[in-house]
Amino acid sequence: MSVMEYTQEMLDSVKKVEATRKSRLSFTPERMTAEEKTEVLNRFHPDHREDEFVILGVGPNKGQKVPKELGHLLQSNSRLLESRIDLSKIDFDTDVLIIGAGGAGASAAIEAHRAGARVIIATKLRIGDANTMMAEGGIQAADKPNDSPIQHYLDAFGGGHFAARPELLRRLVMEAPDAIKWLNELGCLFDKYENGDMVTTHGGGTSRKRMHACKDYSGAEIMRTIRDEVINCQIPVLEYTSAVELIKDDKGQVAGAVLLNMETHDYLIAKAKTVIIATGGAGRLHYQGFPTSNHYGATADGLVLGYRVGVPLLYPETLQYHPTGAIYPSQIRGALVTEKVRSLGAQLVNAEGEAFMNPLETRDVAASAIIRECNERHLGIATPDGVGVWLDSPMIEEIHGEGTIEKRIPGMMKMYMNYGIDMRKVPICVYPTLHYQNGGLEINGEGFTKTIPNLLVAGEAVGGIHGKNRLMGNSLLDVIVFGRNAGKAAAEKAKEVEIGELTIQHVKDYAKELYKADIDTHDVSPVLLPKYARHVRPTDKYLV
Ligand code: MEZ
Repeated sequence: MSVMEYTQEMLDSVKKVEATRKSRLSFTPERMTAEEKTEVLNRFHPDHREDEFVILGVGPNKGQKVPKELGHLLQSNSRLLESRIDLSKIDFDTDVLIIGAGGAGASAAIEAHRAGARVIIATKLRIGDANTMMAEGGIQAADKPNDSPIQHYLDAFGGGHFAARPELLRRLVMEAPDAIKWLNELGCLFDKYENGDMVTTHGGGTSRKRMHACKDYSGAEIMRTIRDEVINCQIPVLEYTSAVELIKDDKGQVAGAVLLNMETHDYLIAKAKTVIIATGGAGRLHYQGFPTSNHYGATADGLVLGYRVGVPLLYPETLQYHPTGAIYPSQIRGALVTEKVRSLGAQLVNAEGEAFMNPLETRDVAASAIIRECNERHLGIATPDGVGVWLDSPMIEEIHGEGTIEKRIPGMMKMYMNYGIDMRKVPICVYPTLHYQNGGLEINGEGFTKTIPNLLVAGEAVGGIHGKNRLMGNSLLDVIVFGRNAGKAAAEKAKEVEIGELTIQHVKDYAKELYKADIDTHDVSPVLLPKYARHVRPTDKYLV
């Protein structure tokens, strides 16, 4: 494909964008007022489409609404209901079992290992196959003289609609500078000036430049760094081994997990004094049919495991649709176009060449404004793969000089160049993509669930750190901060835990609850891999 394959209609619209670019360089639309934001969110944000949600009939959040696709999984059967599991045959016995090997799982493992605990990581794909790897634009931390964690707190608290749990958000911002230091000392290649100071930029909703980045592959570089450290520490990692159910003991504590070897299809018993759920997000459930920027394994497994054992969910009804997912060409539909493109000055522009919003609105507001531009104002750009708006990337070179795109966002440039689109010269077409699960399992400030002793959660599977909308760069931060803390806390706790008799009685109890609520399901959860996985993996035995 070359840019000549932008349709004639698209090319005509590009001309309009070019015609207004000069005047737009000295004009940025005002940020919306609070009333304007509320209106656009209520009318256009996908979280407000009532018919896309169901009310849960069982479990700790009974009576509350969740997205249909998640509700289905939470109200499906355990795959162990029909299986004979011998809990006396222990395959692994450890102090800390970590489920998931993304940023949170790996950080937790490093700290638990350093604290002297025996640690095992179980992950359904490979270490680092996670949303952490896919994050691009950066990681926030208030470590510059004109900034402070308090300022960071205020930005994130407002951006999350004042719904973040203060004890969690406080930890996030207070421990952010140390998280950057930790990563830097581990060898993470942050962008720096010649004098060694870190380069920082704005993100949507930030009042200070506090986004630290490794060009536009920050998550990949962070994941590389901590994955290497896990390997250096010789922490055992069970790859292609998913957790399908938590195990409790007769005292009601968590006591391990039933694992599934995804190659041999054998069940394995991992007994553990403490368990950390670090399974990440849910983009591959494709809520409301949206494409996603998430990695292949993001199927809400941890939420299912935690919920079935009795851990409440916080804000499961709030999802983040990243405003700028690629909409064209189809090969990259849903792929992330980092917010850094907007941080560097690219405006969101409609088919007529008008900048219709400030590029640094928070994500929920920006996504809603794009949907309004396309669906109500009918000023979107029709592409062969769907309607979108322009992200006027050539503005970046006009503002910061030639070569900036290649230097600061080389990954983006390469992604589009693969399809003959030179984003230095022509705008790119974007539409919201399913990016992040704001809600998740409820924890206390130490990372422990409030209902199941010795069970911790870290990373995207946690609810409440960001409230009902997350700011850019606070997720890479939370996987490090809450991952590290969970690892330390789990190792410490394991010193005093005495495990009783193992049981998975909760699986049967949950099935009874479903029956009593008249919920007739023939499906099983967690699903482990997305539905379309059957086309690319030889076995579909475990797919729903
Ligand atoms: O925090 C994120 O989600 C992130 C850094 C995404 C991006 O736009 O690059």
